[in-house]
Amino acid sequence: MNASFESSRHLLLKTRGTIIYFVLHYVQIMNTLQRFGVSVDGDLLAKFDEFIADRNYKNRSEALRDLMRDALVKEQWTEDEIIAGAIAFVYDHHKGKLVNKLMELQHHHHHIIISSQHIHLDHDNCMEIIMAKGAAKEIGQLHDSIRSMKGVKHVDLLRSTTGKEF
Ligand code: NI
Repeated sequence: MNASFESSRHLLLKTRGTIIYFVLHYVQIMNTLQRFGVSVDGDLLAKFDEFIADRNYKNRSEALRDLMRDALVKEQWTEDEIIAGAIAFVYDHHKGKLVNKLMELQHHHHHIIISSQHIHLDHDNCMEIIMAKGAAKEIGQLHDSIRSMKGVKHVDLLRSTTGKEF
């Protein structure tokens, strides 16, 4: 083996070692509990403490963590990331061809629908809950399509996360 091959091989191994070191170091930081100080106006803090007490938080840290996750989940939806969500809707199954249209729509989006549940609320009204995982934009489109259908009385979209990121 010639010398230049040996030295480039050595350099490659060294570079690889450095990259692995930084990745491991980064993972270590990410998994460690970090503390940080927050400067905040007294009135705002008093209102926040009242807010978290009403919601049975034991301390500010847990409340802050939830607010941070809420903000990050919101961003996942606006950035069209892979998310998880649920669409719940109520409709009268006697209305026109609504049942068929809803069925067709769900087949069209079959790749993002994980499961669905149908509940007969009374003689006329049905409730359906669709659980979906996929691109935020497509789940939003499915939600809009259901909402605009004649005979659908109420629709709500629960915007959650796959939980992988945080
Ligand atoms: Ni029904």
